[in-house]
Amino acid sequence: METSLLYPELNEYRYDRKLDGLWNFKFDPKQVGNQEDWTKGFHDGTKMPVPASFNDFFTDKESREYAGDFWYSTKFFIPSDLADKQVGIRFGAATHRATVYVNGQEIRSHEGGFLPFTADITSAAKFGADNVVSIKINNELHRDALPAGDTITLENGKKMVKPFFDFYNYSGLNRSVHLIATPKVAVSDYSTTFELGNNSAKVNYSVEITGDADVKVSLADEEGNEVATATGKSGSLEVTNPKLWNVRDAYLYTIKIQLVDGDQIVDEYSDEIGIRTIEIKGHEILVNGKSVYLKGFGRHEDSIFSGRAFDLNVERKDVELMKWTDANSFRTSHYPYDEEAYRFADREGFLVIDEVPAVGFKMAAASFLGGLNASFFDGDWTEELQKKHLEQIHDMILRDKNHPSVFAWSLFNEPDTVTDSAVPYFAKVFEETKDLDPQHRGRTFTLSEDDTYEASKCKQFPDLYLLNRYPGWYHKWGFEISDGEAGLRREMDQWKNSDIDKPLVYTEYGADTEPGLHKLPSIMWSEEYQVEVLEMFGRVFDSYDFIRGEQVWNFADFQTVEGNMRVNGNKKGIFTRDRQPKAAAFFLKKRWEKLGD
Ligand code: GCB
Repeated sequence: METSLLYPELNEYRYDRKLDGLWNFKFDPKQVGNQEDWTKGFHDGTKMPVPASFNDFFTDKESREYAGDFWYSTKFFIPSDLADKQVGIRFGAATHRATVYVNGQEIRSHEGGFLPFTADITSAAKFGADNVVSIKINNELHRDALPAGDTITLENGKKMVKPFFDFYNYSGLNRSVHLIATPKVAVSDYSTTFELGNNSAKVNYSVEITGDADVKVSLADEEGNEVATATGKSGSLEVTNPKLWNVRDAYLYTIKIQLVDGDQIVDEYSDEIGIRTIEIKGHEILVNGKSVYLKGFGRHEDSIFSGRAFDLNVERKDVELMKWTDANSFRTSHYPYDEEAYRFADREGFLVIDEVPAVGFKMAAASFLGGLNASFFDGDWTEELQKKHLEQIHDMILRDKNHPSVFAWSLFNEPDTVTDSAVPYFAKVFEETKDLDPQHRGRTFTLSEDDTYEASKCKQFPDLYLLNRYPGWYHKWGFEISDGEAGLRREMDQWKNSDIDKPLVYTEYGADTEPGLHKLPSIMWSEEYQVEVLEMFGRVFDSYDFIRGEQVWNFADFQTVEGNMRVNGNKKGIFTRDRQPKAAAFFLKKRWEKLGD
């Protein structure tokens, strides 16, 4: 069950109960937890909500900035009727590495703070009784881990993280924890691909099973009418007059997979899927054969009080605001989001660029912190980093491949692509991930300002180009913005005159803006200036056919490390951190409504 990343489900054969709530919590700066049997649970900690990042609940800075080991523990009951099943605890996310103990027994470890993992606790479980789970988590940043950074020790002995990235290292159990149980013979994974015909569609499926059983698959429409059935571990469901999943006009079918032993059903798993095709053809992005221009945002899972915790209420509001601006897409910058975000996107018809937390892979990003110009990819950390990077791409694709909303995989954010040692690193990442997605959606990464058409040595790898550009903010700012526009056009002319025939999407551009700061004529940080920067980019986007989308940075203001470039976080939000519009929101809404579909 530990290799399955299927979303938990409760039905006649499967069990799912959230263990969210107040858990016991303790910092472990001296790493005494194991010796002192915190593995068996503890009661002398503070109470900590799950899911949440611990940081912003504290009023003292040492706690908020804590780096190192910390523990959570809680008691939970396992019903006796689960005794014949495989029982697990599924953590939606633990930042960044964790070891799970149940009733004092070590179950498993996991690294990667933005993807789920299940601890199979069957051998440690007490059925019909209370059990105790403890989890030791470590939130340090290292160069051989994702997202990349350093952890330093201050002269006073306290540890501190130094991210090579621009978002706060919010830590803890940021997503829900589920107690799950599955039958011994169970569906562990499934995937689909689609072929569209005239008034018909083929849903090709394949099912992975632990153990052995016959497989029955059916598809039902939104009214619950069965529209197709098939048998076998792989096969095709033929749908006549299919209602396709379209951008901002979603239709979801329910696929039901049953495992059968003789005439007994032994497991069942259902999921919502959308019938649609995605293709990249020349410089067009095609959904069901129709060209789409992306309008939307780079986002963060970030909100007041609980940091990077997934909060369905915040997601609900964000979706509403994205729809209000007439957006049709977003990027899960800079890590895979909670599954609920994709389920919501599936339902609302948003296209999602799904990003792995490969961020900070550049010495210049470390120079935010100190100015190094070497390659990131020939350090003594590279081999270990690549191993973890590949594992996390694997898990992201495994987890998210069945979402109709996911239309591309972003395998890095702003890595070094200009040094020679970047090339073998990229070659291996692209080679080893090429068959992970049965739908073969585009794989890509964002290119920073250093990675121009001329300078980048990794242009051969992506299926579509994602560009992050900041004239008007990090260079050619203020009254010099006209030179910024001229420079941007020169760069776009180079792409245009090249032989590259792939779409290019702007995945970042924008300006930090203090909400409520007005100035006529504009000045940097004012709401007027943010609009001027977006107007400038809009003019450039409208001048080039091969630019097939714009995702502004960022949807909302978000928390970052302290620094002389940040005033209580990154303020490039189109909305404030509490989700109120800046003037730019009205500008984008007007522009995107005018651009249409
Ligand atoms: C970038 C990064 C993003 C930052 C942004 C900025 O290029 O990809 O994480 O937040 O710039 O505002 O500096």
